[in-house]
Amino acid sequence: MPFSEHSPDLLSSPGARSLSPKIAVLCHTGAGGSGVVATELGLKVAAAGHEVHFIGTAMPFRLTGCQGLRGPYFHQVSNFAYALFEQPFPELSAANTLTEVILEHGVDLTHAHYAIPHASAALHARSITRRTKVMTTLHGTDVTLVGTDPAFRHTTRHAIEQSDHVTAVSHSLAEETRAVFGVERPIEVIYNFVDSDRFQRITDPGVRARFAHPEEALIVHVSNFRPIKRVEDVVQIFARIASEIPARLLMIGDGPERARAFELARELGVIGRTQFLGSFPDVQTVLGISDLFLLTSSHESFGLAALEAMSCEVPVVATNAGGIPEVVEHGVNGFLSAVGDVDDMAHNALRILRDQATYQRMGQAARRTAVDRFHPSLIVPQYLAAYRRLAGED
Ligand code: GMT
Repeated sequence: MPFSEHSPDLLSSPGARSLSPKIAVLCHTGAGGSGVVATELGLKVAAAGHEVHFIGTAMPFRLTGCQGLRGPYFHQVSNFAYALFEQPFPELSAANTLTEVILEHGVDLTHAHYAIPHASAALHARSITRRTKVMTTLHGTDVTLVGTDPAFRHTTRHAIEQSDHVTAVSHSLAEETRAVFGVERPIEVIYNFVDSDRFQRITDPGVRARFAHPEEALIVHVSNFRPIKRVEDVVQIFARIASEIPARLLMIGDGPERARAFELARELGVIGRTQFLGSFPDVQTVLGISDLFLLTSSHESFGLAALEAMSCEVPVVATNAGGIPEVVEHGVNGFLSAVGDVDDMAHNALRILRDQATYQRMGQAARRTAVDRFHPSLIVPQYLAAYRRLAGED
């Protein structure tokens, strides 16, 4: 609901004054990682006392049920369907709604997650209002996939060059951005984070019993089922595991490759041991009971879903693509293989699942990695410092 529909007195009353700067957050609102990071960060920033306004085409996936009277606020991008327009103009609509929010609420800083259309829309609103600073966080496919397509190459480069500050979620992504666009401007690396209080092991056997028998290994994959995720490799690996030990596979998320993965599970005779659960926000309930996370992507700037699993003491078997090695340490909290090497990934999965000592050592190391390197208390202050620098307060 747009803030203007609340009483403005709520914010102008002395007891409700927020810390400066006030921040607008532009993000994709579905189950994808960039929207999840934007939401989790916006919630932490609001909890730290800043006034936060989310702007999106729909309520962000993980924001549902997390708003209070003092925010964070959500403003739906307004649209105007006109017969002459063959397609909607998401960038212009977002820029227009953002402009309204900036002017109405005195927003000092816009944090755009994902270059297209959000950084572009934020730059547009900045030139209309001449007041908000723009910080852009690059998440991965905005550079590696969308940005490299000729259809968006110039606009993506422009958005990166013209933002007041740019961050990337891994060193790998920062380097790739420089290589792809030849940009020389500084790109600050701020890793993603996981709330390790929320994402932790669930020991209640009753929860696990809903998905697997005690003697079965429970393997999980979470993604948006895009071609880049190579979800068929997940099924191939699982079929190899299930031919050796009792096991079940949970596939969480949805997307264009879901039907092929389903079909392959049927062809390989493991459909009876595989559940496709679709998307849901409280993924921690399933990660918290799982034994192994599979991430088979051909490109992955960070791998937030893997980090959330690690926080739940779940070791990861993954490809060595992009920024994954910055999160998953081979032989310590999981294993890494070449993209497409399903035999090696199945072999590594069995090394973990067949040996209780290895499983426990890697699970505990995974949790330690999440807590020691990716805890919100380490990462969120880096964003807050960048906000303050941009707002000229440091
Ligand atoms: O993985 C996706 O396709 C979703 C995508 C997104 O932008 O929503 O995720 C990207 O951002 C996440 C959060 O920073 C990262 O953890 C993912 O690794 C990254 N995905 C890719 O690079 C493919």
